[in-house]
Amino acid sequence: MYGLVNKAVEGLVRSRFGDDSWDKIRIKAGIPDEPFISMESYDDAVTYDLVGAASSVLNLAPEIVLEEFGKYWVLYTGEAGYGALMQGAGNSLPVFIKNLDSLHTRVKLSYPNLQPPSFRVTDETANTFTLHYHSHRAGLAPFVVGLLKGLASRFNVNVEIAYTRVEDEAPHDSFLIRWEPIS
Ligand code: 1MF
Repeated sequence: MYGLVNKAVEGLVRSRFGDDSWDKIRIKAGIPDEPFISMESYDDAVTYDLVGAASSVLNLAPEIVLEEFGKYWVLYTGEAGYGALMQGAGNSLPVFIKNLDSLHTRVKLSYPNLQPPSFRVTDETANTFTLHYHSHRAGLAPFVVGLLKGLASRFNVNVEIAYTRVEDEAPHDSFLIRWEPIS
């Protein structure tokens, strides 16, 4: 994944748990003490190792680390140079999610090593929809839950999320989402 992702993991750990925790996690993950470069491609193992090391150093289940990272990613990219990209994708939860594939297509035009997942919406009603998440990468459903919660706070809505793993011809993660404006 692009270094931007690892930089965001570092930002989450430093801001929430401090610089000493980051040093322990980085060392446990076997990563040299050099800055991540946003536009450079890193092996996905770097990111998975960071999540694993954070889980053990912080004594949090990996699913919790991933979910917190998902929430943080929405905040981080809204601030760290991607504010316009995020704004352009829409100003409500369902609209934003329906625009994610085209957001990724736009990023991939400039950064061809991007391996974006796909987010498809079906069964939409006024306050519910089903999100189908297809990824090249395994085990990231808890990260998507965090992304959804981060988007919910971005758009001032409450969300309920029911997760199902779908094992058909195209195995993927499915999320039944119910949302309502915070009153
Ligand atoms: O393959 C990749 O490197 C990659 C990196 C990030 C693919 C996708 C993403 C974004 N996505 C992360 C989860 C991927 C998990 C998976 O593969 O299944 C999160 C998508 C998302 C969901 C909800 C709300 C916002 C979201 O993301 C917005 C976004 C997406 C991509 C970027 C920024 C914001 C982005 C921009 C530039 C990138 C990489 C990603 O690379 C750079 C960075 C700096 C300089 C040059 C290139």
